[in-house]
Parts: sequence; structure tokens; C-alpha cells
Amino acid sequence: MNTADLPVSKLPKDFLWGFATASFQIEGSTDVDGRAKSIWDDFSKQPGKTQDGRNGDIATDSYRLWKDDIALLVKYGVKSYRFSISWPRIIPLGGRNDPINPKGIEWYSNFIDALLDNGIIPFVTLYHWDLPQALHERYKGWLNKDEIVQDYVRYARVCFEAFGGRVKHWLTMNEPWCISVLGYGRGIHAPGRSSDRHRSPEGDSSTEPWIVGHNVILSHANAVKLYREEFKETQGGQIGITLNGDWAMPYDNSPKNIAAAQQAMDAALGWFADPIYLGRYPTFLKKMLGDRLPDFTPEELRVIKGSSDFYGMNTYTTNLCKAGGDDELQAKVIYTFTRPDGTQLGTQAHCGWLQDYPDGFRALLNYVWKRYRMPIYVTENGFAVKNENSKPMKEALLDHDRVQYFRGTTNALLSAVVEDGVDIRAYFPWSFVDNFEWADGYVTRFGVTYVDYETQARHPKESAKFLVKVYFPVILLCCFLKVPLATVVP
Ligand code: PNW
Repeated sequence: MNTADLPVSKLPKDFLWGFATASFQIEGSTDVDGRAKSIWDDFSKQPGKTQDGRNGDIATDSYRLWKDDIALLVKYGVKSYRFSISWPRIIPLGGRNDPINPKGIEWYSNFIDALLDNGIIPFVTLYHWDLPQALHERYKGWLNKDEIVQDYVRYARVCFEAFGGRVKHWLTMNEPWCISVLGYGRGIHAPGRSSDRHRSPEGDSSTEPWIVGHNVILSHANAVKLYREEFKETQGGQIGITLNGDWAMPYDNSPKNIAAAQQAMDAALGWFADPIYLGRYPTFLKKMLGDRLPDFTPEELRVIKGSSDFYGMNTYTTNLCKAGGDDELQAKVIYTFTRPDGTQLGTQAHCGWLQDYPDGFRALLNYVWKRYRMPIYVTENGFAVKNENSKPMKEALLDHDRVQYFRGTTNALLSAVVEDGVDIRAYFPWSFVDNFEWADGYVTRFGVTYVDYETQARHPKESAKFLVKVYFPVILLCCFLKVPLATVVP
């Protein structure tokens, strides 16, 4: 196609870019300034729950080293920074009648001020998996609808009151699918519940993930309702949710595999996006689960439908989908990276679930745009280089596979905007620094910045240089000059 024929779109001049992190993965200092335990403190200290047996006690020490972190963000020239607030620092015991911790508020307040002083826009996640342990012990946390919705909404209120004058971009939840399926289905994330008796002494993978997902949606929607009713007018921010979802591609052209790929989309992404943007659970999910999928009352649905100002997207890979199998947590679909001709979809990452396939990212952006018609904020996207952790630092800094990954995904993003007309407003690679990668411990590194865990020194990798020197300036230029990207992207 001739460039002149392209339906050329432009990036909005307020397009946001920067890097993403989460509290428990970077902060450390888990027992200072009044913080109480989260479910991840407890879970990661049980034997065999993390690959290297390590936990988040120190992580990348960002609670202490925050000034250094901000200096590095400034050096990278980011426009925005996505981080999360730790619920157990703000309300250590978590509940709506439990005391607020002024030290916790003060820390985030200083952090936000310092970002703003440096011209960096804070993009804040309220819940990135560190539920106060007390709530899990008191009433089983996310499983208890009557309690958790009210406690979460009160936590959100405290944050809006304390930070909403300065924070204009809120995410209620990070990845409800991971919270539900990994935490209460597979049991590989906190609180580690599943039907697998080797993993967990309790839990029921056939019901709990769907109950948890349901309660996460309700908590999200009620926090948004609160924001819109009591804060939006004076604070003027935007609020939404971020969902994980990878592109599901049919293994081949057979009707059953084409159907399988759609099932996979419905069960992972549609599970949350359909109620929030369209006002109903996907038909496939209802059919597969029957009464095990809780119903929303009409009144609840009124709160849920339209409860996100944008589509927050976390995405990493593409799965080839084949009909078959009986794993409900995977929509009874078999995932593979091996094509029918035996070749691999893309470069393998350190974690088994991730291969590099940029065309899938572009397809996903188009799918979400067509189906939900919401502006898209890409709030996570990244790659873990194979065996990076076993390499000497000097070699690890030359993260060629991660550079390739970002070259592919950033071009896919630009093509989606320029050629396909998708409305994309933000891009946050995961992650700013190597960090505590949940069940993988510190074995899997996702950072564009290398962290030497002996000294906590930070060293930019080639991928940071690529994004900072090549990609971000191109975006800046396009936004500034208001020219179509096609004219400047190599
Ligand atoms: C996301 N999976 O988690 C999280 O939002 C981050 O905290 C995390 O560090 C990042 O992606 C990299 O893993 C995921 O098994 C964890 O498919 C696991 C999966 C997907 C996302």
C-alpha cells in the first residue's frame, strides 16, 4: 500500500509513556513505618512457593532508594511512571474500621510530589496483589463479597482523599484474571488456594476463581462509582481497570480451532471486559460454568457497565489455540507455541508462557478497539530474556532479545495507531527495574534496568537505551509536531 493511501492517524499530544512497577515487587522494607503483612509476604515465605525460595523483604529496596529511582526515571526522560500503592502500608489491617497509617500516606505523598516536581505524571494502581493478610485471615479476602467490596472501597476513598489532588490517572485493579486464576485456581500465586492437595490444604478451583473474579469486578466498579460521585468533579482525573489478556490465535484454519481461539478470548479477557464495557458475562463462560458463575443483580450491573474510562491493557504474548482438553481455567483450550509445521511462533522467553510475536499484539489492539471502542492504555508489555539471571552482568546488559521484542511491539503499536486507526493513549513497558517476579522469585528478570541484588545498583540495559533513545523521542516528536507517525518511524 502506498503511504499516501493510508488512513493516517496521529498520536494524541498527551500520549503517555514511561515504565511500570508494582509495590510488592520493588519496595522491600516490609516491616517499617507501620506496614503490616500482605498475602504475598505470607505466601512467599512458605516452603516451595517461589522458585528460588526468596521473598519480597528487600526486593529492589525501592522504599529506601526512591530518590535514586526517580533520578533514573528523569534520566530516562519518561513522561509518566506507573506504580502501585501498597494497601497494607495505608491501612495495615485493611478493613473499613481499621486505622489509617499516616506514615504510609506520607511516603506515597512525598513520592508523588517528587515525581511531579520532576515533571513525571503519576499513573497509580490501587491494587497490585498485596492484599492485607489480616483480611484474608479475618474473612477469606476476595472470597467474601459482603466484606471485601466495602473494605476495598474504603481503601480507595482514603487514597482519593490523600492523593487525588495530585493523581489524575487511577487504575483500580491490576489483572483480575491473575488474581482469580493464579491465586484461587492454580494456587501458584498468593493466597495459594486450589483443589490440588499437593499445593494447598484447602480451596476449590472449580468455584473460587469465578467468585473472586466476580468480587473483584464489584469492588472495582464501586470504587469507580465513589470516584465519579465524590471526587471526579473536583479532582478531574480518569479512572479505570487494567486487564491482562494475550492474543489467542487459531492453531490452523479448522472451524473448531477458530472457535477455540474465540473461547480463549472470552474466558480470559471477556470474563472481565464484557461485564465492564458491555454489561454482561460472555455466553461461552456462562455455558461452561452454569451456576458456578455468580450472577450480577440488575442494580449491580448498572454500576458495573461503563465503569472504566478507558481500556487498560497488559499483554505479553500470543497463544496458538487448539480445541480440546478439560481445563476450565483455560476455557478447555490447548495452548501451544508450536505451529502445525513444527516451527515456533517466536523467540522463547525465560518463562514458559511467553514468546515474542508482535503481530499478535497488533491483532489484539485491533480486537479490543473493535469490540469495546474504548481508548486503550497499554499499561504493561515486556519480555524476560532466557537465562539472563545466570549471565554475568556485563552480558545481561546486552539484552538483545528484549530489544528485538520492544522493536516489534512498539512498531506494532505504531502501526495499529497509524494504519489501523486504533485509539491508543499510553504505553508502559514492564518493567522499570528487575524485580521480585512473584512465583519466579528473582530468577526471571523483566527490567529494562539491571539490578545487582548484592549492591542494589541499577544499570540500564540495551533495551532501556532503545526505548529511551529511539522509541520515546519518536513519540515525543510526533506528539509535538502533530505529524503522523508514518513520516518519522524508520
Ligand atoms: C503480570 N501468566 O503478571 C503482572 O502484572 C506483573 O506484576 C508481572 O511482573 C508481569 O506480568 C510479568 O509476569 C503476570 O502466567 C504473571 O500468564 C503471570 C502471567 C501473566 C502475567
